[in-house]
Amino acid sequence: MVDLRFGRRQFLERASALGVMIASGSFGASAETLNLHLPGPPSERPLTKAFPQKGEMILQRTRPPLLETPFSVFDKGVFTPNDQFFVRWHLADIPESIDVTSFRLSVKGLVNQELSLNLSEILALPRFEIAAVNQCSGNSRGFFQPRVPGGQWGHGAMGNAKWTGVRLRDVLDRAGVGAGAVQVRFRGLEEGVLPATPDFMKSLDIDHARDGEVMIAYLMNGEQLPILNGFPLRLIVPGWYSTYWVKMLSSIEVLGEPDENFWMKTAYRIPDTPGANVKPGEKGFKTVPISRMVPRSFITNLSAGATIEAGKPTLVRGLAFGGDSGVASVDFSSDGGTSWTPATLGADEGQYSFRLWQINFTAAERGQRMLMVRTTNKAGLTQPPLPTWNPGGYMLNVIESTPITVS
Ligand SMILES: Nc1nc2c(c(=O)[nH]1)N[C@H]1C(S)=C(S)[C@@H](COP(=O)(O)O)O[C@H]1N2
Ligand SMILES: [Mo]
Repeated sequence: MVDLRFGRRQFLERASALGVMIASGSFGASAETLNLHLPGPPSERPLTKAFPQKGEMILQRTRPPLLETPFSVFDKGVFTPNDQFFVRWHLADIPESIDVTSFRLSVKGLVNQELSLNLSEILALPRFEIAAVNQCSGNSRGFFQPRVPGGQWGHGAMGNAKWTGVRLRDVLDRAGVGAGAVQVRFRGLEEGVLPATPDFMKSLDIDHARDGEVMIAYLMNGEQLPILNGFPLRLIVPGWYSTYWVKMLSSIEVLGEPDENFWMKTAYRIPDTPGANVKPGEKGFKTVPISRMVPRSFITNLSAGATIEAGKPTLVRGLAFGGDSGVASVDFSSDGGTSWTPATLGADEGQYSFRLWQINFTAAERGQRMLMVRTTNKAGLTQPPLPTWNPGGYMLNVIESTPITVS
């Protein structure tokens, strides 16, 4: 049995530590830095251990917090530890404390009966669990060439967790979705500092919201969510970019019209083209809200510039994910993409999870080598050999290349 630890005192203690830090701006980045190997400067980022419930993180921005997972964490296992899971908030006024006894999740709008559920009522609903990758739409944006505005993330604005909670469908069914429902809108507890800042709200089509996989999580890898990852409740939208995974979820509103709020109509839109790809500078293309993720894969145990021994087998390993469908295969190349060999896949944790892969590779001759890894998902979608580009810096999934030396 997992310990839910919705203990009021313990939580308020942690939250008030966050409040003090937000107020003073004293997040104390350490002197240590990490190089993200971005194409343009600055490529170095400070590391920090100063955020509540977080271990060592890359400090991208202090307020609102933008914390990236150091890439070495991904080599440690298929699930990303909560204390090194990335963090991204749009608005700076994040609650400093959440009183778990008075917290309520409201279900309103086009429903037969409005609900105001406390945490015990949510915990009493049938339990649902799924492993799923949470990836920011702008993960890897720092690699875009030409550069685009926005958080200059390396590859660490992603993470994989086992999420436990309740199906959104079960909550909606309790309220009873009214005839004419089109979308469901989600909002969290935080606010903008300026009253004019539009509240962060995202919406899903009603059928998607009721698909039995979209869920409200109260546990992440078997523990309560860290406050910065959305304690006490967050939405999980398996296979979709995490802009929809609303944290500190406090309101669910069934809409009879498509949501036209800023975060749907203006922000997080991609070109309506294959791979969301346009030419830099191109104008006048149609856009659609970002949605499903695309396949990606990475080598996690060798980084650019690594040296391996000639004539000796080297284990190369990493992770892959299929986006909105499972990983069908992972292929490895040690000659810059001329020839490809299937890698061995690790345990299947479900179609939305990271999947580990590995391969033994022996380089006969000394010299420079370009290692590459490519995944194909079960829908037949594979990673492109050339980077895609769009002005939002979204959805990068080019085949990654790792130059190494054989000596
Ligand atoms: N309430 C709330 N939920 C949110 C956001 C936010 O700003 N506020 N940002 C979204 C975006 S864009 C991302 S990338 C993910 C980040 O999730 P994480 O901080 O748990 O890694 O949260 C999503 N959910
Ligand atoms: Mo994001």
